[in-house]
Amino acid sequence: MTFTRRAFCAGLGGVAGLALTRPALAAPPTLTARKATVQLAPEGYPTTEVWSYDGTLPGPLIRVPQGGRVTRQLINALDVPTSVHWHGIRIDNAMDGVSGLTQDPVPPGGTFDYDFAVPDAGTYWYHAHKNSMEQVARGLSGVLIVDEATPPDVDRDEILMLGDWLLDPDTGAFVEPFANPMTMSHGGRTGNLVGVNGQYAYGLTAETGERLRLRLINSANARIFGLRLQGMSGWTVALDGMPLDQPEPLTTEIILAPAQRVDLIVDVTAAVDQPAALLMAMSDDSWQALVEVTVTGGRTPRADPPAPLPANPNTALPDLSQARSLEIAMEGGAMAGMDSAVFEGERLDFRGLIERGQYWALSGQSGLSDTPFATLQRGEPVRIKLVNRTVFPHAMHLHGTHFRQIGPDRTLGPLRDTILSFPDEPLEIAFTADNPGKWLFHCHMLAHAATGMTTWIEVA
Ligand SMILES: [Cu+2]
Repeated sequence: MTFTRRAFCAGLGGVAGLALTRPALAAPPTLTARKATVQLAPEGYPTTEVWSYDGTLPGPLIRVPQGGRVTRQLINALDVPTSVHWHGIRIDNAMDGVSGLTQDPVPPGGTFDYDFAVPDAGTYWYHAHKNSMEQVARGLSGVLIVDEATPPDVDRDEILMLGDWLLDPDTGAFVEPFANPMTMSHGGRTGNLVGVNGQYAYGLTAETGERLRLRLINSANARIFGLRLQGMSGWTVALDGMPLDQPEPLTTEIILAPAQRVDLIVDVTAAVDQPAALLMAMSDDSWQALVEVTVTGGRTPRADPPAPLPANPNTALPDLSQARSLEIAMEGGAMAGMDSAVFEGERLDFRGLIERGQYWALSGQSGLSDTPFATLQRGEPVRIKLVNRTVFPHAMHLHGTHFRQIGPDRTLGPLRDTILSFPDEPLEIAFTADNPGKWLFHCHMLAHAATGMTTWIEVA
């Protein structure tokens, strides 16, 4: 028996016809890492050749509904290997994008298919995770927003990705080398130009009485931002993507360490032509407008404070009574140093470490070891004391899961994925190890991470 083409189509009904046009057959959306030229410095200064995603800085905004999937084929059009980390996402380990731990780096001309679910709504970002000290500094980062099914009652949602760049003002080029012993052994690479959303002078317009959601993301390599509002007042509603149980009125300076995010809901209180801005603290204790807000008109402000953002799933508190206790000590750097640490299986004194380009260690181990710092059973609660024996602050970031700081009286703070640790101020974090895989724990001052302050834990 033979089939005519007509019979074949008829026999399969409409399904065959659908199959021929299924969107799944289409190529996945791409994200291309490539060089581009942009105007980073103020107008009148030269342009800058950056490493970008899709030619823009920041890279393209990726925005998906909560519970949806992010699907991007990374195309590496750079001359060096790279990979993409999706910062703060409670992600499938194989998609975490850490070159040398969760995947091989993508060689020049190569591709990698990222495809993962996003269980938690919030403000996230993505960035290179291969030689990130240089690749992020050259521009390889972008914003990832996971939208709540029911967004908060605001008039507008504004993304403010804070960053800084270290440029030669005469040429517009990045100052090299990126691996500079002075910055690596001190506070990290700090830019001489601060900007928002890839622009030196980023501004907003708003009306008196308008209620805005401001999503602040610190994409800088090492800079800790001190921030304050002018002509606006409001609440913190989320940290590192995760909603607070209750909006917290903004009464003090906001400290935003590298990689941290904060979501604010603010009301514009300035009258027309009155100053309004997001201010940043300068080193001389003065304040300067980082984002100027031009106030144009007026409307009746809302009377009520904002409702909390809807809670994400999986916010159960870790059971401290059952938790295993670990301690991670931050060591090394200028002015503190350390006696010795193990690097690539060999114990070296501080001089020997410096000769190998290592300035930092976590509990006596400099850089990644073959075996994890700890192996946790799936579902096991854990508490980790972080002891800073250096003279510098460090923004410590855990991949794959958020944690909570244990406060006085064993209270548990809000969920975070990056926490700022100050010298001689030990702090303790806790979480339940419920995401299996190999997870990096490292300083997000990227020069520190590159020169020793990186370890990993395994959740079996
Ligand atoms: Cu650090």
